Amino acid sequence: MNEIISRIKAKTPGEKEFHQVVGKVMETILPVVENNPAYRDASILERLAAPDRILIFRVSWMDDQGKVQTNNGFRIEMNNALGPYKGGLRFHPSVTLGILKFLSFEQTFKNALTTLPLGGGSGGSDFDPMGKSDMEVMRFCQSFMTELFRHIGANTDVPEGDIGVGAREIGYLFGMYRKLKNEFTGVMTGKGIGWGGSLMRPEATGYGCVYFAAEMMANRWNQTLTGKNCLVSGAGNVARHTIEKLIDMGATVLTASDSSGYIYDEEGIDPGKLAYLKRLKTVRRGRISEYADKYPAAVYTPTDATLDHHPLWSHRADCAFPCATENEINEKDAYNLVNNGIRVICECANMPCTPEAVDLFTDRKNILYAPAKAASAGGVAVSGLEMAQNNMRLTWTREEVDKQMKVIIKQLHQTCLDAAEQYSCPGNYMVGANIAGFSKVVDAMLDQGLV
Ligand code: NDP
Ligand code: 2IT
Repeated sequence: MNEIISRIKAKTPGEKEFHQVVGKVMETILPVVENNPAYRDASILERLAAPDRILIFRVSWMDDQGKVQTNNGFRIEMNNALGPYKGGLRFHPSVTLGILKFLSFEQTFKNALTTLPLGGGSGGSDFDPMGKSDMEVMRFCQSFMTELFRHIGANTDVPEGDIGVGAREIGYLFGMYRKLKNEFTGVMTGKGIGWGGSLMRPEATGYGCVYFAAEMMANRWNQTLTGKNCLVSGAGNVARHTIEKLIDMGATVLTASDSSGYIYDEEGIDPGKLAYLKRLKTVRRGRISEYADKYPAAVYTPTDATLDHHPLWSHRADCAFPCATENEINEKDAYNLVNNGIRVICECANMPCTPEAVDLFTDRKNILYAPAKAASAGGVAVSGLEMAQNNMRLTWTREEVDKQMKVIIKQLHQTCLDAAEQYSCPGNYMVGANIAGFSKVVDAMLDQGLV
């Protein structure tokens, strides 16, 4: 296994987030590979770690001053053994090939866990939507799609949003696709509710995370989220809907953040404050500091890049829901959380905990740790339900979609527990999710021959 990991790293120099995720996944699936000589004979690990296809393209667009700007565009078509490539588009200045390869690798297993017919992919650009006008964002999205449109399709590759790509961006991207192809298909998910989108898709990732946390607590401890104090990071789509569902379930949410800083609201974020946060982030596209200007009970702390930890994770709480970005909880943060009595860590962002932090959580029997590929699967599950509705050319009610998502999350939770138990790691959701997702994908690859 170590030799294989070394070879993969040598072939992909500089892709550190990809190396991180490959190392962690491979470490946990070792017993499965040892049990299955067919996997070794078919070099399944090397094949899994190499994307089917990587598209890299130039995106030139004109800013409001009439100056031409150029960004990188990417789409990684990782694995389609289970269905069309499926996964997000991220627009953020930090986007590199290594980040997108980590995302598409994770996405492949996450999508497998949903049980829906979805392959894995991901893409995006180093374009930064922050501070851009709507017209600049539209021109960028249109230029991005003038290349991407030839590679995607409702049965080929179906993108969705991720960091920096929300309803506005999906609208501009879909509009350009429709014009270029002269067809209206379910080529993207996360579409507007009035033009092919699914009810509940905006809420799905955040709600799904909270459903997963509630399922873990009920199943393992016979407890609920009612009355629990929760730390949430981020203030984007996933964070806001995580907060919404936590409030709905009777929990108290003490924090929210963006890249500039975080707020600690000792009175808890209530529905009125959440509505303000939503307007702040989606209509005014403002900063989280404004929350503390409006609500004096909240304390704002700006981000200090010189610190070796993030102070948001130093507050006493029962549950933590990291909803911002990768590696936002490091080893020191993990220690701070554990020392302050944390009992549940539910990953809503992709890979928000460093490997050292994960080890610290999974080593402790009194902590429930839910890895992103299980806990954040509600979003892509409802994307799969959006594709199903588009194919049937009809729309399900909000209640119907919510019900189906809950069934998927409940099954997924049990699948993780069963796989962990089978491989002698009872209660370890990370091991269970990696093994169950991996087995489903590689068995399909083996059934389908060497292609
Ligand atoms: P949004 O763009 O809506 O929100 C992202 C939030 O995270 C913002 O508050 C942003 O702050 C903050 N953030 C982003 N990058 C950084 C950074 N480098 N440091 C600190 N804060 C940062 O994205 P989403 O809510 O959609 O996505 C959040 C996470 O959830 C990501 O990891 C994504 O991959 C994952 N995810 C998303 C799904 C979806 O359906 N959208 C599904 C499953 C997982 P700022 O505005 O200052 O940049
Ligand atoms: O990380 C993720 O699961 C997403 N960004 C959503 C992917 C999707 O296709 O719904």
